Amino acid sequence: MPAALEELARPVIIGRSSSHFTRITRVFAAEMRVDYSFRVVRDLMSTDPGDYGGNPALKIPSLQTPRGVWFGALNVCRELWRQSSLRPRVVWPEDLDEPVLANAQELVLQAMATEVSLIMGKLAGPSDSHAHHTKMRNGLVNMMSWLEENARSALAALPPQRDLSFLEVSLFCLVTHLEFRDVLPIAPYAELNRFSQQFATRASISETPYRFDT
Ligand SMILES: N[C@@H](CCC(=O)N[C@@H](CS)C(=O)NCC(=O)O)C(=O)O
Repeated sequence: MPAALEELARPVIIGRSSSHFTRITRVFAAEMRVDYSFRVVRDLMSTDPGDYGGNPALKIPSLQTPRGVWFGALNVCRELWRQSSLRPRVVWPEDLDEPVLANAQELVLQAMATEVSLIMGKLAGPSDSHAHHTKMRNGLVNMMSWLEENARSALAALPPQRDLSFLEVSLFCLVTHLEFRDVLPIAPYAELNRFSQQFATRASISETPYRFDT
């Protein structure tokens, strides 16, 4: 295939290198050995869906493919898995059939969403009410405490014969992002730190560091 056509056939991840939801998809792409191009969304305050790959929610990440655009981290990861010739054994959110596992996934995604609200609230200026801000921070701290208490049993309950799980990738991206964006000190969360240090030994993690796109 000519180089130009090959370039067109490569999926495009639309996101930012500083975004935790985007990093989930880049870790998946690396684990699935799927080659992709990366398109940076320069202005997260843009109200043009076109800047987000057509996502009407004005959110990243999206994945552009010849079949169409996929909105949101989970959809993107599933499509990367379908495009992978390796097809590793992935544990997806719907496979988490014990309360501690399903709740861990729920709280990881909710904590990520709360973090987005706190960061975007800061960017937007002082309009967000103080009471709402305080509630969001309390919720985030509560969720992190729950995750600290339950991470060990949740991770131990994952199917041992897996290659990867959406839960671990998202948990890793959450914990490390809290520190990267200075949202919450993570030093007090010994169990979550232990998990992150261990998970960080994967090549897919060193290939996808958080950084601010210039
Ligand atoms: N449901 C989406 C949420 C994605 C999301 O919140 N992304 C953040 C960046 S990490 C974003 O687009 N922030 C811009 C905004 O909220 O305006 C997903 O699962 O991917």
